[in-house]
Amino acid sequence: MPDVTRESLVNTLEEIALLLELKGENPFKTRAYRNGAEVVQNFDGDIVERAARNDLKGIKGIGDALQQKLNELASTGKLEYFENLRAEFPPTLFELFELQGLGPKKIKALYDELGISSIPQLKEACQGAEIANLSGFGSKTVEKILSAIENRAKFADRFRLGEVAPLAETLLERLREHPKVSRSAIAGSYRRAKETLHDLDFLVATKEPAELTKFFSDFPEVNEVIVQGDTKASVRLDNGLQCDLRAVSNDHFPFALQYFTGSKEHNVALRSLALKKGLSLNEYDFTGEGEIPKVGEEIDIYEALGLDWIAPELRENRGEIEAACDANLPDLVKLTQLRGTFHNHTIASDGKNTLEEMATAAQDHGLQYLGIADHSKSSFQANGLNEKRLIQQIEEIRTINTKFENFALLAGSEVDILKDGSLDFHDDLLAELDYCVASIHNVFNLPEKEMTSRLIRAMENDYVTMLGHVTGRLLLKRDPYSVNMEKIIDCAAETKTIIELNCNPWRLDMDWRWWHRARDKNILTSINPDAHSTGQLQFLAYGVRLARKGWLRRKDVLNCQSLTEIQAWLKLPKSMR
Ligand code: DGT
Ligand code: CA
Ligand code: CA
Ligand code: ZN
Repeated sequence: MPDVTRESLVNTLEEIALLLELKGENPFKTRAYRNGAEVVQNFDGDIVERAARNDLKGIKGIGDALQQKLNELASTGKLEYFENLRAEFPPTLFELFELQGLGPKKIKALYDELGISSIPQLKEACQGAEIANLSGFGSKTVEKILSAIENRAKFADRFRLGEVAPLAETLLERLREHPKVSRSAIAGSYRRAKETLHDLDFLVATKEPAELTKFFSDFPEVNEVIVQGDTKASVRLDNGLQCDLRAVSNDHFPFALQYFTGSKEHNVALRSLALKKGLSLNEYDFTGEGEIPKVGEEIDIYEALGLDWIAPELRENRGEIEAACDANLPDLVKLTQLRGTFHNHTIASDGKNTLEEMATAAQDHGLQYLGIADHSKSSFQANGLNEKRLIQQIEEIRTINTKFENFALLAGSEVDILKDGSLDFHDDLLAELDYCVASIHNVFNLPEKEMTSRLIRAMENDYVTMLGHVTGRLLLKRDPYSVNMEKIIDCAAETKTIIELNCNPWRLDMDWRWWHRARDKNILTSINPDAHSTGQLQFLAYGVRLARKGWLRRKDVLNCQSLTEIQAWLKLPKSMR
C-alpha cells in the first residue's frame, strides 16, 4: 500500500521544482511545480484521494502534466519522472532534504555556490566561515543547520525494538550454547523493552572471557570490530547495529546484569539507596564496612536493599523503587494471559491473508477470538471496504464461526475518523458490528486543538469501542500528530473508550509513558497487533512488553478476558462497561 500523504505529494513537487532549478531549466516549468505544490498544500478536500482516482480536472493551478504525475504518485507511491530526475544528481545531495529547516532555496545556494552535496561537506562548511557569509545565510542559520545535523544523527543510529529482536535472540542463543558460557543475557534498553534502541548489551558469565570476546567478534554478522579486549568487545553488524559484549565471572554476573540493564536513572537511585544502608554498589559487587550480603542472582541485590525484585521493563526511575520498597509493585500482564485480540486485517482491505487463514493462525497462537477490523472506504489507498462489502464480510464471519468450537472471529471495522471527527460509516451500520476501532489515516497536520477535538468527537460515539494507533507515530520516521494526550485520556475514561496499544513495531502507540496514568483512571487497553498477515500476530509479544513497561496488569487489558467474558462485555452499552 503506498504511504502517500498530502505532505509527501507537496514534498515531491517541491523537490522536482528544485531539481529542475538545479539543472537550470526554464523558470516557467519550475514555477508550475512550485505552484502545484502550493495548490496541493492548500486544497480544501482530500487531495490524495482525488489524485488516486485521477479526479483532478478543473483544479486551478494543476495542469495536465501535473495531474498525470500526481495520479501516478498517489496510486503507486512512486513517480518515474521524479526518479529519473533524481538519478542525475549525487545521491548524497538528497540527505540535505532530510535536514529540518533546510529548504530547497538554501540547498540550491549551497550546491551552486559552494558545491556542497552531502551532509559531511555541509557540516565541515558550517564550521568554517563560508556559509555564514553566503547571501541569505547568517550565523543563526549555521547554528540551525548544525543542530539539524545533530538531530538527524540521533535518529540515524537508533533501531526499532521489533527490527532487532529476532537477530538479538539468535545471537544470544549462540552465546548461550557456547560450552564455556554458564549464564548469558541481553541487558540494556533491550531488556527494559524500550521502543527504540541504540545498541545491544550482551553479557556472559565465563571462566574464559578472552575466548568469548573473540568468539563474539568472529560472528558472521559482524561488519566491523570496534574494540576487542580480554573482557569486552564492541562490534558493528552488517545492518549498522552496534553490539557490546561483556564477559564476566559467574560471581559478578548478577551485578553486571543489574548494572548494564540500567536505566542509568534507575541505577543512580538504587546506588543512593544502597549508600543509605552503608553499601556501595557497582557493576562487580557490594562493598562496605559492615556485613556484605550474599548475591547469587539479580533478585538478591534488590532484596539486600529491602526491595522486591523489579521487572526490567519498569526500571526507568518512574516510581518503581518506591513501589518495590512498599511491596506495591504491579503484577504485570504476561503474553500467556492474552485470550484474543482486536484490530487485524485481511485480503478484503490491505491484509495478505483470508479470514480463514487468520482464524487458524490465531488458534495456533492459543487465542479464543480474533477481531477483524479491515479498513473503511475512505482509506481507499488500503482498499477500504464500503458499506456493502462490510455487510458481506459480517455475514461471512458469522458463517465461518459456525465451524468453530471455543473460538470465534469478531466482526469489526477499523473505521476512519474523518477530518471533522465524524466517522466513515453511519451508526446504523456500526451497530451491526461486534466492535469498532476508530483511527486517523489522513489529514495529520491539524493544529493540536483540532486534532484533539477530532479524536474526542470519535470517542463520544457510542459505537466506537476503541481508538486505533492514537498518535499516528511511526517510530524513527514520522512524529506523532499533535494531540493533547491528557485530554484524550480524560475523555477515554469518561466515555469508556478503550485505547489500543498498537503492537506494530513501527508504532507501539500509545506511548508507554502514558499508560500508568491511563490505568489509574480505569482506562482499559487492548493489545492489538494490527496484523496484516498471519505472521504479524507475533507482534503481540512486543505489545505485551510495552504494556508491562507501562505498568499494566492483567485486569487493565481487555483482551485478557475470555471469549465468553468478551461476548458479554461487547453486548453492554458503552456507558455500562
Ligand atoms: P541505548 O541507548 O538504547 O543503548 O540505552 P541503554 O540503556 O542500553 O544504554 P547503554 O547501552 O549506553 O548502557 C547500558 C546500561 O549501562 C545503561 O542502561 C546503564 C548502564 N550505564 C552505562 N553507562 C552508565 C553510566 O555512566 N552511569 C550509570 N550509572 N550507568 C551506566
Ligand atoms: Ca544499549
Ligand atoms: Ca551499550
Ligand atoms: Zn490503521
